[in-house]
Amino acid sequence: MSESKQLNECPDSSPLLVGPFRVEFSTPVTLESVRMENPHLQEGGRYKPDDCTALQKVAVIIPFRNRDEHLRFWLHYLHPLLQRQQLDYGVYVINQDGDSMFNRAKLMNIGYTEALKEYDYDCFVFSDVDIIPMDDRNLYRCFSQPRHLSVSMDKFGFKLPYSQYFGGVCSLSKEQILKINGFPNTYWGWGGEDDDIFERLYNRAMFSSRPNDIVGRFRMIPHMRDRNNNENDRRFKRRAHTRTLMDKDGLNSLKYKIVAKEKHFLFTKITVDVGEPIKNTIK
Ligand SMILES: [Mn+2]
Repeated sequence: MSESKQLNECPDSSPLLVGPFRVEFSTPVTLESVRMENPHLQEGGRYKPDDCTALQKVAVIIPFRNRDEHLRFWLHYLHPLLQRQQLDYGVYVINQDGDSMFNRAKLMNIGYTEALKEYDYDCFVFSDVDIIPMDDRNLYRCFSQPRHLSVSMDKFGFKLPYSQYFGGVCSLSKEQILKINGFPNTYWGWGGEDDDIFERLYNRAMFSSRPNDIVGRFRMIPHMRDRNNNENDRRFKRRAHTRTLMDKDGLNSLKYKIVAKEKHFLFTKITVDVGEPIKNTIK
């Protein structure tokens, strides 16, 4: 297609959507099979529709460590879905190097920062690697309010576990992220960072928009708790300080080192050194 040709904007509701679809994890998939299924992708897991101009430029950020099998399922289900949603998108796997405690929210900050160095993204979807949507009407894009997408997970009996829940999959525009200084860098191990983000939104007079619990259905790939992702038992104390700490703990205090950046056909993988928790910063 010639570059000079003016494309129309894609419609608000894509004609390619199929609604609910089957999600199962019993048949393993390979990167090669996913690649064959997605011939229109560009290096690094990039795509844009060739017959219309996408409404949003979306970076999908996946905090990651040692979950290659889950990532293959994620790519198998999500690449076709994101293309049916007619998005201009890229997939960024942010891989925490080493064995220190996992730091999901810091990896989200890094994904936001690194994706913006590559392209003028205006929307960021943050997804756990093991959470797969069951309905493509659940749009992986941004809304006038930050959005929580994974509202109805099989793991929780297809209900929200609690009303402020913001974990799993969420989307925020660039402006919405900047308003809350990104995400906390100081939650090491499992839990609490998602509640901190919800609290940040509340403190900036934003709320979480959500799809309904039919469109918002997800399956989680069953697994054991990872090594070095122990429950963060300081999370409740830490969160009581969100209101005062959010202005100094976030994008403006983000420090990390890039260890490797690899362009796979299906995703861009950025391996990062996020450092180690500082002991007893908050008592
Ligand atoms: Mn999980």
